[in-house]
Amino acid sequence: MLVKPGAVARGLVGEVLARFERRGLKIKAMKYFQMSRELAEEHYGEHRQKDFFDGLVGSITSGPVAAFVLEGPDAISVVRRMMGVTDPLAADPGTIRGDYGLDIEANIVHGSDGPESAVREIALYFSEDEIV
Ligand code: 3AN
Repeated sequence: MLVKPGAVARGLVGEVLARFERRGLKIKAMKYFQMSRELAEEHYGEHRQKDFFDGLVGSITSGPVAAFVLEGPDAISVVRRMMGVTDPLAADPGTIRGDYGLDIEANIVHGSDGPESAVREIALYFSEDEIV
């Protein structure tokens, strides 16, 4: 799970993380860093052809992000349900995207959308010895 730069700038890292902790997910790894353009392009590789790709890369590299590996029963879908749908305008109140914003490009958080992307994305941001 990534807390995106806009949400970091708004001071929401603790609030977002607290929701996942309160739910019972365990922190396996955490990191605070400035994402490079190369890493961002790799992260969002599946969206390379989309017209919002440049904006997306620009937005995720616009400031530091906070990255977390979370563990728990069905953690990927639990995290995604707690995040809410991609577009904050459609996200249900009570979800992170539904509670903290209105802008699809600055939609507060990123969460892996399945086991394969989780493995791929965790490897982008963490070495094995950083996962505790
Ligand atoms: P999710 O983050 O919910 O898995 P994806 O993977 O479809 O959604 O999109 C990745 C990111 O791309 C989203 N978090 C959002 O910031 C951005 N995005 C998706 N669709 C659009 C769109 N139509 N216009 C602008 N940005 C978008």
